[in-house]
Amino acid sequence: MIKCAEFSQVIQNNGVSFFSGVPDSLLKDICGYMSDNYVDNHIIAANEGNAVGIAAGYHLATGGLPLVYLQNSGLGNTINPLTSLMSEDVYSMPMVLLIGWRGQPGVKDEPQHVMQGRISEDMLKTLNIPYEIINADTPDLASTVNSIVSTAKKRSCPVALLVSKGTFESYEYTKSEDVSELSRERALTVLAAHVPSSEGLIFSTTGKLSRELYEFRKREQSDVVDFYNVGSMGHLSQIALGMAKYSPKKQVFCFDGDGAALMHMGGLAIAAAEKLNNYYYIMFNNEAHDSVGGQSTVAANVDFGLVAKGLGFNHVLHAKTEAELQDVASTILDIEGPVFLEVTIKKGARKDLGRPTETPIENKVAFMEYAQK
Ligand SMILES: Cc1ncc(C[n+]2csc(CCOP(=O)(O)OP(=O)(O)O)c2C)c(N)n1
Repeated sequence: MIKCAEFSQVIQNNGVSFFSGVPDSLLKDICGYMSDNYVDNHIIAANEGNAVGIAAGYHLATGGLPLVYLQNSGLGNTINPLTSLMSEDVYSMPMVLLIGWRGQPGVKDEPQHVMQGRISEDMLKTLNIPYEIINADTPDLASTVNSIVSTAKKRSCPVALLVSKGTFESYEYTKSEDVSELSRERALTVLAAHVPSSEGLIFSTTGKLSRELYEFRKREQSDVVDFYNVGSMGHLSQIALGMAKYSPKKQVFCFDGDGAALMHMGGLAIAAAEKLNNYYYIMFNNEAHDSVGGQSTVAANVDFGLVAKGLGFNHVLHAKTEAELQDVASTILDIEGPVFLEVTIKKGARKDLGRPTETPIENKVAFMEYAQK
């Protein structure tokens, strides 16, 4: 295994001087290391395409070599700036991509990672991005990194390191202080219990929130079917919008995270502009990418209530304690949407959290049937 400090040294010896990206479960130790150790030369981006943009700006300002880290799920978000900004056909800028390879062929992974894992190498080839694969047994990390970085410098182009599961040694990241006592699991349980099964529908976000909601239903309300958005991070507000618009008799709830909300926040303006009285957007805000290691988002700096008002939500609500949330939950269905509710929660999840046993297709079929009732 590669020690995070060793990787950091090798990469800096190669002249990498700036870091941006979106945290990833497979890269959580190195992402945590960077968050703890790089302060002035590190920005956690809203999405992976934005990270490429920040890296380009850094290069334009300093001539220096940036590194962008991401899960391969975010490769799609980078394609536009890679092809139309960084490419040798356009501005030709050097950059190192550090990509967590979920769904690597031959390694068992969740359904949402299978296709992206299978096509990751082909995507890099199509994008004309030279790459090296690194794993726990990479014999000579320094020469692997030297050779790929020298290509980035020589051609002035993006290059990539594709990282297999289990490459980095564990690193204990120093998480920010919690600003609430309420757990995500408890908060979503309180709300979900108030959504009537006859006319309410819940869409839940990427990561542990969906797993917690799934377990709650199995435990206490096994006849209720929710839509678990296992992949497609940041797009849930729009999936719920499409549902709400074309199912006017249903009250549609979108259970999102602050990281996912920030990732494609423009969608919330579109959701609010539709003025749907059956649209309820709930943001579970722990100021972190909790599901992949707890690295901070910028949520602590954002007044989401003000933003939501400005975007045109009809009602903007906030709850920080279980008592406040119980109050809101008992009246929310009487409030005309579009509603924006921010629930301030703490980080963390149960260690023994399971995963849905149904496939995504089974979930879709059951959900569509349930939603037609
Ligand atoms: C496009 C994309 N980038 C990154 C990831 C990896 N990822 C999965 S969950 C998650 C964090 C989500 O954070 P947030 O929405 O705040 O919810 P929390 O985990 O804190 O409940 C990340 C970064 C992903 N699945 N897709």
